[in-house]
Amino acid sequence: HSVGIVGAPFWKGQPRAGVELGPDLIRNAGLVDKLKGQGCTVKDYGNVTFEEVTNDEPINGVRRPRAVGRANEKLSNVVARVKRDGHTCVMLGGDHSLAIGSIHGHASCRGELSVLWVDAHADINTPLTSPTGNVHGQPMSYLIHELHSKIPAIADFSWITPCVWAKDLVYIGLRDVDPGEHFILKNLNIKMFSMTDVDRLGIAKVMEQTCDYLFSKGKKPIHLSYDIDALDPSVSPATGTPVRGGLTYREGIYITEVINQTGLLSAVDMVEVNPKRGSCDAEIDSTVTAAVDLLQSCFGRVREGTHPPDYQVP
Ligand code: DIR
Ligand code: MN
Ligand code: MN
Ligand code: MN
Repeated sequence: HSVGIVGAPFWKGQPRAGVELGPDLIRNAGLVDKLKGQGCTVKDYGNVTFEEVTNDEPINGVRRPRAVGRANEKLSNVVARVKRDGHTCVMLGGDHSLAIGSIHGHASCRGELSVLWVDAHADINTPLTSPTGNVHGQPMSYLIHELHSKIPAIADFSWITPCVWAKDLVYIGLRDVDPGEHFILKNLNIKMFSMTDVDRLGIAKVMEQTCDYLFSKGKKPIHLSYDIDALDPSVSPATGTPVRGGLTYREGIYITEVINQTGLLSAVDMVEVNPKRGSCDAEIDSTVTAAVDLLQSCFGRVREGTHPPDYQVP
């Protein structure tokens, strides 16, 4: 695998400071060396720098619209460059509003995508259904073709062109969905595996059905958008909006192992790691380690272990 890493130290899609520390924490946990150690070629593109925005009053209820819009436009261009350079793109967040730029930039280079969204939340509120105004709860709404007519005009979001069809989106891990979001999911017949479905089917069947569903529509490059709050807070407590009853560490890893096996993984977001939401070093470590382990599994690490082809027992 050839991996291109982009850090996006951005927090303004939600109100809690600290999530901008995610990219460097994940790097400092050894991500690059670990990926190289499992045979990947890695290019680190560093962190995107975001301009300060003063005077960023809400528009149509959307909080910090100018900062969020401009940050994502910049990120989209960087992700498009990473894809043009031929890498699988890893975007380290930052909050989940960054999926707008990441998916948009990915699609601008690769065309139609399959999107697998692993999250406690659906992040598909429109500005007008959002109970909070935080864009990290809205990114998919800007990207789905079928919702375009429901998105009000926001100046710094006008560059966004929808690029994902509702049929090409699958959710895993949902357990905190707002009424407007639930209506949208049902109305557009979007495939979702809530935690109830994970309980009923088990993660192996969930992944089998996810792959069958996505591949029945033709094999498209996969964009995996992984919110660390999909995992149970006992595993990843250092995040802005933890919700009890999440994926176990093993279920979380299994998802990434299966996605690696498809051979179609083209971009990954790893978002919402927030050290300031951890109440001690152990909580922060557990969260960051989980993020690194998930990324290692995305790029071929297998739990059974490996050995070089020329290995000889001494
Ligand atoms: C809520 C929370 N659904 C919102 N969303 C979160 O603000 O729209 N997303 N926490 O990660
Ligand atoms: Mn979430
Ligand atoms: Mn999210
Ligand atoms: Mn592989």
